[in-house]
Amino acid sequence: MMLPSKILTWVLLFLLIFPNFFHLSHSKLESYSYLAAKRKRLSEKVRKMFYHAYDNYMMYAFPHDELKPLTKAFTDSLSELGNLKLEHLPQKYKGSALSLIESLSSLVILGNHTEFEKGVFWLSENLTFDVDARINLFECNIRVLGGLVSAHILATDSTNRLVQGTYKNQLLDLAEDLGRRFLPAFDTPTGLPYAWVNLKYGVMENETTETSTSGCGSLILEMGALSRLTGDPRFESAALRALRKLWSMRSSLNLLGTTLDVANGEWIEHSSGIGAGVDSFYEYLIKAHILFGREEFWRMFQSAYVAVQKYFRHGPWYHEADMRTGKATYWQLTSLQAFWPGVQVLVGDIAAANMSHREFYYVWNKYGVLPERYLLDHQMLHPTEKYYPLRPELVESTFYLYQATKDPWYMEVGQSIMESLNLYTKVEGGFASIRDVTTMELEDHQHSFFLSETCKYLYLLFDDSFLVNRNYIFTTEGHPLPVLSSWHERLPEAYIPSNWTYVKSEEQVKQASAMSMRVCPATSLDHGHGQQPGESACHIPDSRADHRCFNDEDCGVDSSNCRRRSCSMAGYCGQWLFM
Ligand code: DMJ
Repeated sequence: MMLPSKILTWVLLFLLIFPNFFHLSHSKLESYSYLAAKRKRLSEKVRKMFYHAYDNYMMYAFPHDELKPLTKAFTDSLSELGNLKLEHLPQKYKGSALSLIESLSSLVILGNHTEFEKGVFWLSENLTFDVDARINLFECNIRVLGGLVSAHILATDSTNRLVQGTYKNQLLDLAEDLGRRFLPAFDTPTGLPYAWVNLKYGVMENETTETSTSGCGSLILEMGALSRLTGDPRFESAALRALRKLWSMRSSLNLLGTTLDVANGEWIEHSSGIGAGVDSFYEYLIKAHILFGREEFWRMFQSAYVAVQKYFRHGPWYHEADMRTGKATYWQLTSLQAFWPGVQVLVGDIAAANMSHREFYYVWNKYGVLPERYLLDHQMLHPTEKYYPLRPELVESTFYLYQATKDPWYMEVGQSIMESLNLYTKVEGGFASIRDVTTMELEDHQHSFFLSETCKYLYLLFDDSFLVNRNYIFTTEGHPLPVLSSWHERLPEAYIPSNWTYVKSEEQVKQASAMSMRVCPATSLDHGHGQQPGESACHIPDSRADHRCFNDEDCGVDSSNCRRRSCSMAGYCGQWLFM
């Protein structure tokens, strides 16, 4: 037995080696509860923002598509989305309650099941797609089809019981009806869909054959989910055929252009980047891999991702380049590009994500919000595209980075974004877009993605309880879709239990969320940190093989969840409770 004097000697020795032990633990605890209280406060502020936008929409615009917050009026904008020249506008179209559809998943995340249920039943009884309206396939897919499919899944989730017995899959029926109305758009010699289709009459005579890469390469999540839910394979097949065709049109550098012709499969605009016209194409490759577990999507994503980093990236910035030569074309930052760090988090490239995110945030701070286009070579605003239409991309990336690192700095970023939105865009009748970031002159439009994305990601940044024990990915419009093993042909590496060192049972794998697992599929890439082929893309080994360290810089990034490891008080790299 150890003598009391010996115990005392050991305690004294311990305190000599670790003099700050009790102090550190206590202050870490304190800062933990301070942060929790702060997150709670901030999430309540975002909740108020959402309801200010939503209630005003319901009051002045519903069941039309979007709210005009300055005049407290409405706009039936579904047929205007992507229609820059406002051509072929319908005469009799009276809206599809677009902002309500876009709000449904946000209402669930905010825990407002009553309002969700009300919305579901209103749509079930009143919404019809048998309308003479020419719509943009991409926009209608991500906003309407994605909103309905996601809401249907949430409504029928047995653990939630959000909607009572009278729900008989009406939202899915609506989604299926809409999906069928999309199909004529795919009837082209190449399988690449027209950008435009009339919901009642199909593709118009003499319809333009020009479309964009994102327009035909970002349909697979919503249409794939629709096929899985209805058992009708046509939706997924059409989207997959288009995606494969698009991929086959890549250059030898694995780059794609921005616009193309669906009739002959020729590129129109050879210059491209990660912003407008292309953005969600990349996003959907990695997310389709996560959702459907197909290796094919991962292989496409991996080649495309490497090409982006090689030809578009310049330090933290991404310029555009010619797909044929890889030569830089336009040196511009566009606000849509700010989604990219979020995608990098999903793949585990946290350091690169953090670096770019900081630059986007620098520009946000410079103007108070993120301008649509900024000329990198002149360090100035684009002469005409000075607007900020309440876009979500920067806060979306901030949310992903906070999830990956738990670094409170991202919360501060979120807080400052929230404060800017309240300061510059909040008006009595909702939230207005900014026409010119130099004058902060407002524009009479509250875009539906403010409800489906901007408020949602801000809220999730401060309160992610919705994600606990759930396995969701978010579509490009912010609508959650569950990662289900029954939808997987083959589980991504990150989900195969035997690949996990610390996950002991199948049960734990099922309960872990896609977000908390960071999804780090195996790669054969060396990211400059000496990863071995087959190792996770994000893995950065600790500097010493025995994992001993003097400070955090000696520690790497954990391969199983892509979180940064830190140096413990005892001098070992690991992941600690209060990181
Ligand atoms: C949203 O409709 C989607 O995120 C889309 O992919 C592009 N960006 C807008 C919001 O900025």
